[in-house]
Amino acid sequence: MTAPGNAIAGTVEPMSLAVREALGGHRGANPLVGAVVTAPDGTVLATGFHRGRGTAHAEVSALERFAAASRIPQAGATLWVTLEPCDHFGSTGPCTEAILASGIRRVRYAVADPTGPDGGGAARLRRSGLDVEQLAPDATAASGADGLNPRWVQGRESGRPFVTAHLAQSLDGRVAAADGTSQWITGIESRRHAHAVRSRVDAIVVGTGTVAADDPRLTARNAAGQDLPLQPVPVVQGRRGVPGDAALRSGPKGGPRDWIHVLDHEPQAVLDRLAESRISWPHGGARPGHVLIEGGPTVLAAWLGAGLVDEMFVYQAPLVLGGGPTGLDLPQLTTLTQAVSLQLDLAENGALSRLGEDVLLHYAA
Ligand code: AOF
Ligand code: ZN
Repeated sequence: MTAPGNAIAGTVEPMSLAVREALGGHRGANPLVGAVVTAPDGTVLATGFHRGRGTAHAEVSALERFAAASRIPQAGATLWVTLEPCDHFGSTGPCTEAILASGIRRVRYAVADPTGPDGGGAARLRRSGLDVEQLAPDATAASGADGLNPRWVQGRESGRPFVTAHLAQSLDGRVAAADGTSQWITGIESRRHAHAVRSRVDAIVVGTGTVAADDPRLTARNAAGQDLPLQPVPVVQGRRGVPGDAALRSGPKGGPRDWIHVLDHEPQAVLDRLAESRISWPHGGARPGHVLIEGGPTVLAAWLGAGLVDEMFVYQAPLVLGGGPTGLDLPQLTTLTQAVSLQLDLAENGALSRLGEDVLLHYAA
């Protein structure tokens, strides 16, 4: 008979591997999810992870690789998933059907799907006769699965979109020189990364000050400067006006574009307005699932100060600008114990990577 300690270790090991797989994806409107298929003796037969919104779910990716590679009878294998398999038609088909079609009869998952009663697929799989169990809380904690998506789960429960923030700054934390010049502080690789992030969000928020100072287009472009297929909706936050010829008003090929002006500087007012607005969001859905905060300093500070930033990318250029504004302005914080603290985020390419001459820091709130 297996000792209880071994029973836990036997579940933690494959689930920890699934957690490491999950970290290959990027954060956003969808959770980080990893999956592993093992043989009865524990040998790993296939792994998979979810890259991000609109792409194959982790289970589906692992099952595809399992089908392609494995010679063992499917019925003897176990599927390990960091999140309860879904049972809904979203941007991809239900994973419950993919699992039933795979012939695998044993499923272990760590975190229950917070999407609601119709979201989780464990009950459906059990009704079809599969052996499905959620890991015990201590095994889930030991595997790290419950640490993968805390902010995503929170967002799901409160019905708000996932919020990413961008900050492109000099070594001395400035976003422009003293005379206001700011193009370009970061290099081409950083800007390319920033544009890829723009194309995975539904909306980009900037303040009226940024519109006045930089007149940004707020489109997502490739290295050749062409518009990417999915374009975010520009959202301007603040009480000042937006000039009739502002660049953000025009879309691809100069045509008119949907954009939103929220005459308020409270982040919550922006979220409320986005939830009500009947715009057609680039990634579908009645509400935006992912919002990007691009600045400037007061807007970014307001979102960060309100605890609404889920992750932040800091593009750090090797320049010392000497004077000029900083990218984050929180003068209400006056002592160390009030500091807003973030953690390095291990998702995607890791917490720290090199982009040309710049350094990219990825933080999770
Ligand atoms: C993922 N990746 O690997 C799993 C998810 O918009 P969809 O159709 O991609 O569905 C997203 C939902 O699917 C998500 O909210 C979660 O409830 C469930 N599981 N999602 O993005 C995955 N397994
Ligand atoms: Zn799924």
